[in-house]
Amino acid sequence: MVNNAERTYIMVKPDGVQRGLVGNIIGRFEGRGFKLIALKLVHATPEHLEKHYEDLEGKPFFPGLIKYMAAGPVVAMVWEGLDAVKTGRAMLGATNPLASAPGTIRGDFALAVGRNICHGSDSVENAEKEIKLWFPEGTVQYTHDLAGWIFE
Ligand code: RTP
Repeated sequence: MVNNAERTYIMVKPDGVQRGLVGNIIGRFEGRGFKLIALKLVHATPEHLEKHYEDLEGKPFFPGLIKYMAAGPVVAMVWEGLDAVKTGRAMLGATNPLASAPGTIRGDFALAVGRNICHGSDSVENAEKEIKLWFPEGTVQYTHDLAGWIFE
């Protein structure tokens, strides 16, 4: 079934914020035709980040990942549109920038897996969980007048 309203959680990590890449990343999602549903700058606590990355607990890189993610503010966003989860991941590029194609966010701006600029939900189910975790207050409803020019 076509779902033009699929949602994904996209986050600019602290390195992306520090390096001034927020506008570029937002511009890519806007330009692709996704609708911005929620956005905020958050300096997350280690406890909050441990919840976000709970599936990775026990991995050798886990403590370093939490330290990196808590080192500065992140930009938390929800984007909506056709196949938002899969397309969002494709726009981010492979987790390890070594394998990220040029033209993707990581392929254009990152070199190391532990400083890979951005996060994107890897399934619709995880997107729902992450959106609830980062936006317990809910998201904003408004009409997107461009929809007829982006979807059939
Ligand atoms: P993300 O959740 O950040 O979008 O990344 P992902 O799904 O593409 O990859 P995942 O395996 O869930 O890893 C989460 C983040 O952990 C860091 N990482 N470091 N040093 C390492 O070997 C290593 N492996 C993963 C990366 O920042 C990765 O995005």
